[in-house]
Amino acid sequence: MGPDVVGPGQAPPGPALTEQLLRELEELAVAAARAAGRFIVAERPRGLGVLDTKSSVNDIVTVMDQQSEALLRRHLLGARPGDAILGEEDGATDGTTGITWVIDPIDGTVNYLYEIPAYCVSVAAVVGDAATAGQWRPVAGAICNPLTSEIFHARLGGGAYVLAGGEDTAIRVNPVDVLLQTMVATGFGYLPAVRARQGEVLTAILPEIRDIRRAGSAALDLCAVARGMVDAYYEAGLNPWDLAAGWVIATEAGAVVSGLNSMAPGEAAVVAAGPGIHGSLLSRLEALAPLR
Ligand code: LIP
Repeated sequence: MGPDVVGPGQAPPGPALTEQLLRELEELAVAAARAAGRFIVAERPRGLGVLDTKSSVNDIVTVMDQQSEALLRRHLLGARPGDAILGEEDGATDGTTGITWVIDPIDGTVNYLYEIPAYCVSVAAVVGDAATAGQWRPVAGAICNPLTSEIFHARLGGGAYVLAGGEDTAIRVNPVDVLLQTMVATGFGYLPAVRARQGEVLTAILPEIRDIRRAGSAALDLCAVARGMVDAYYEAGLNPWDLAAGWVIATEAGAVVSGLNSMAPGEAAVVAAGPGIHGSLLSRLEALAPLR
């Protein structure tokens, strides 16, 4: 691992991560994710359509992605005006505190368009350079699934929880240690060539695992690993906003979250699983690389 790459468990330079600061960031992430989650359900216009596309015709944006991001920015900067933000829709805005909010206003946008009940709002506070792979690390985060009224949340060293119906319940990964009995979640990108390669990797690994689940939201997939609803998750081609909050929540639930070849999780690859199975899944994926 090069001297300048931030490995799993290391925090890049930034503010002193006191317990008080981490609690403040976690509580703000929960409140912001809850507000945007309520908004995208309550204010969804009838006949919602595609407003624009990004990397391909299938990489869509709706007006609610933009409005949810605007709401998150107002909420976060209203509470902490000096922080930076990196958002899926409006990009990066600088700050002075060393804390950057990495936000996905609707993760699972295609599900949202089709009204498939698997989308969420993801909000993470990170330290380091969030725009550069391997140079940042989440320190607190929250993921709100507005349809199940669940908010997954965590801060460094504080454990992972799901808040539902006023109850805050600790969550842990599954202790699985046999690949053939491992339920794996994964996802596919928006570019045909990337999907073709991801399909080849899936075909190779499918006979070696219990089964595959494709929910359509990286953030919800990482929460599923954290609460033991699946045993493992891997995907290539993700952006920081797809994985930031899920990374700290899964880690605090006992998962190992990494990239390939000792790299930090990032666009090249994310592999998240309990310590009993992470190594076997990782070495299979490293042997099958590139994953996209
Ligand atoms: C989605 C991810 C999902 C991936 C999709 C897309 P979006 O994010 O959550 O895991 O498979 O290709 O990247 O575009 O809904 O924010």
